[in-house]
Amino acid sequence: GVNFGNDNEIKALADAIAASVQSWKATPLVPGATSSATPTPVTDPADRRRTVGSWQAADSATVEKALGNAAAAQPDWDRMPAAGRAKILEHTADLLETHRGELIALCVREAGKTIPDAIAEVREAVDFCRYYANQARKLLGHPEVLPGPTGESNQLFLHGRGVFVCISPWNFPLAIFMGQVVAALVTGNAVIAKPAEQTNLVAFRATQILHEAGVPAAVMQLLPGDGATVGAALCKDPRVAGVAFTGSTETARAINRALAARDAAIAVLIAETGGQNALIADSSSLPEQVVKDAVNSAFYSAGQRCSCARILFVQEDIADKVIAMLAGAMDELKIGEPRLLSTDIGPVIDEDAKKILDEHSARMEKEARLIKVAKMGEEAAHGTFFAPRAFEINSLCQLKREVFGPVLHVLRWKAADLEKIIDQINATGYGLTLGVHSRIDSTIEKISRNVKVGNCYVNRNQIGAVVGVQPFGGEGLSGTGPKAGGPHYLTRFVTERTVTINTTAAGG
Ligand code: TXE
Repeated sequence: GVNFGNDNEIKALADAIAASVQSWKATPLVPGATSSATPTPVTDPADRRRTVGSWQAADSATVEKALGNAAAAQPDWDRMPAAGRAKILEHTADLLETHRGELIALCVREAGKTIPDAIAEVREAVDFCRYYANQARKLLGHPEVLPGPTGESNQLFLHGRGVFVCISPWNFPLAIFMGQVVAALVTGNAVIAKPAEQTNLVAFRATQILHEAGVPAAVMQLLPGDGATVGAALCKDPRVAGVAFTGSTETARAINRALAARDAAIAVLIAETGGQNALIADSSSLPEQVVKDAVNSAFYSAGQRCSCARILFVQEDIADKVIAMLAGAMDELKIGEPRLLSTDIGPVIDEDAKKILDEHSARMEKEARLIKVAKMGEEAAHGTFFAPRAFEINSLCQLKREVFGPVLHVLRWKAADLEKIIDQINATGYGLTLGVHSRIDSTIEKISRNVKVGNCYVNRNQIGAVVGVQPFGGEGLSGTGPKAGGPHYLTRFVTERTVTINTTAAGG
């Protein structure tokens, strides 16, 4: 982790964000191309009357130029020793720290992040740079010498695959964007990044910082644009060797289909998608702790993390107590202006997200029992806010699709039903995170060994994936792996080549 200074620095930062009237601009970053598209204004999710800046989409000529540039530039970048690329990415980490004030302000203003969440974004981006730089030195620094018969030398070399497309979501506009891009770059690929429509400004500044650190402009290009046009055009192109994607499961499937339909080499797809995450609390657990962790995981960051707890299974003996305490804890939440340090929860990303949540909530009000809707501050009137809420439901079947916002669904369970719950969770098909609260070792073991998820958290907050500590990612409908921020992530960005030399031959 990185230290971002003391409370005074954070207070000064909050004041600076409030006073800031800077208008940012994002355009495609493609050498030799200028897009003719009309810029789209960006407004602040916390107050739609506030303009943050504008972004310009890549037109089709710019997309074509970017693909040509990347294919031409990649071999030289791949030939550079891994240590050289690692150094550039470590310099990127330093520059991210230097520019942290601006990046934090951008995450707050463009994505509606609270200040602590925005600080965490920069930290995670910095960690990704340093961790992958280190991993690349270990993995690609020297060819691996393999055993073989006398008179023969065998070596295994790792190379970048070629042109890698990185398609990122809006919910971690800096951290996920940088995680994908840095992994692809440090392993010797040329990157074309297509960030989420909602957060082009953060991606634009991050790309400028990568260039400032020494990544050549043709090796790291940025293509703002719609998924359905720019994203789809990239995934159709035969020059693309791989795609790193984070977003919805449906989009991952669409990308997979597009890649498979090409008359070209088979491309790799690294997909990190959604979740339908459960938290199981048994009657031996501590209600205070369960409620604290459930509130934190389900509602903070406006529930817009793929790791968030969405379903709380609470054993019947403590259910009334936990539900009452949950309602009480929800009264304490401060929802509103993310620029204020006193705010716990900011807006959701946009009108579309709010509409989906409103519709889900309306259906739940009919089909389930409302436990609580948190109160919102008056300043929420002009933003895309959605108040955190909790429902008691009877069956997991009531949740049709991934709910991506601050909604928690509570279910009571009986001791005899533990296996059924485990089966139900596995039957969702998702496999991202799981929370367990229990003081019985055998219960913890039974749950954590039988629920198929990528990340399981026991008796603690069910979020938080520290780079190198909790490598993050799921299975099934939640993604392909390997885990981001883990020791195997870089392995899917490379291709392996062996060279066998007959050392007894003349001159050998
Ligand atoms: O995701 P999309 P959206 C889930 C969450 C959310 C839902 C929709 O449930 O409500 O997805 O969010 C690009 N070819 N998560 O619409 O559409 C798109 O431009 C190529 C979970 O934002 O998957 C963006 O850059 N690219 C999640 C990226 O894909 C395409 C985080 C993600 O957009 C494309 C975000 C196409 N055909 C949403 N269509 C998580 N796992 O954390 C879209 N894109």
